[in-house]
Amino acid sequence: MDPTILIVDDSKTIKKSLTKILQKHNYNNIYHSGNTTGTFKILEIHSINVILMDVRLQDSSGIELTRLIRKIDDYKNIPIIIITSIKDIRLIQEAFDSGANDFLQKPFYEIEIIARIRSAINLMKEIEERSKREKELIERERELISINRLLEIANQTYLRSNATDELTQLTNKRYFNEFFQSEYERTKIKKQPISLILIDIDHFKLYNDNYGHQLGDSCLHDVAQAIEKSLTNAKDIAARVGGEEFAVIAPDSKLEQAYSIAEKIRKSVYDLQIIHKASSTEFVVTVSIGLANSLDSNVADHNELFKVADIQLYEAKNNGRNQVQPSLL
Ligand code: GH3
Ligand code: MG
Ligand code: MG
Repeated sequence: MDPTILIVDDSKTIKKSLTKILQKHNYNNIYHSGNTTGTFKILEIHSINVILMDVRLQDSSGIELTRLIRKIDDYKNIPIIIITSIKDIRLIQEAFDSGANDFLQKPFYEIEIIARIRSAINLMKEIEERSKREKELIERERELISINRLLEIANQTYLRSNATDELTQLTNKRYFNEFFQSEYERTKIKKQPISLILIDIDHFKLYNDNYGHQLGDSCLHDVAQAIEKSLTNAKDIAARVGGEEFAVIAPDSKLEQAYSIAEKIRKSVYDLQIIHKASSTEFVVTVSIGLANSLDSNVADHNELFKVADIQLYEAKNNGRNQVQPSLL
């Protein structure tokens, strides 16, 4: 688009001669104003690329008017060339202080004003392009930040939902296996103990048969929460490893410590006092617990440690349920 030029000058002769010069050089979008109000009206309606500003105006001075224009954000970057016949170095200083970009002394050569206008237009284009690019960059950065945030949230939610058993809100079997193996290997290298506690609800099939699947689910949920609440060490992790089977991994715990965690779990499940009339063990829901510790068992890997704990769980069942095996009492 052709550049638009605003001539602010109250002398008709000057306006005419400037217009003639500009048109000769193919600048045809020219507006005129002789005062402050007129100038702002034009700026409001038209997008102006260069202002040629006289110093003496009807109601103000070109310097004062430049100052006012610069105060408005939208007009901050419009190049203003002050043109005057006054020969006073202080005036030139004032003109630049007010925010003018250039200063032209009258009388001037035609070539001089055209060259100044051309470079002012180029400068404005550059400034506008740069600020557009900056805006785009900021916008892009903002977009990236919010996309990253969304991805992070989605990732966390995904990881959490992938690792959590929906019914009990404990860690699920898949994540348990990964965690158990890595903790087993870590503690083995460090020559530290690791304990595994396996918990199985007693006569749970009968519970389901008597009270229905829904109450069965609610019982599983409550037992799981009782297990979770029994853990005080932040490193210990409770998981659901089967239908009505749970496990606790207690890294850095010896058999005695694991036993006391297991006892706490057994008691807290019993204390829930979930009525289970069909149980031949107690009239409430109970659990049997098997224990194994890496330092006490001669095992090759985490799978073997799991088997040892499972054998102990079987022992607990055989010995009458609602108990922890091996019993350290
Ligand atoms: P034991 O004392 O020997 O452990 O007997 P049990 O009845 O608890 O053991 P069994 O393995 O015979 O039965 C487990 C039952 O757990 C069978 C199944 O219906 C129930 N069960 C497994 N998963 C779920 C579940 O997600 N929800 C409900 N409500 N029941 C489940
Ligand atoms: Mg079972
Ligand atoms: Mg059971």
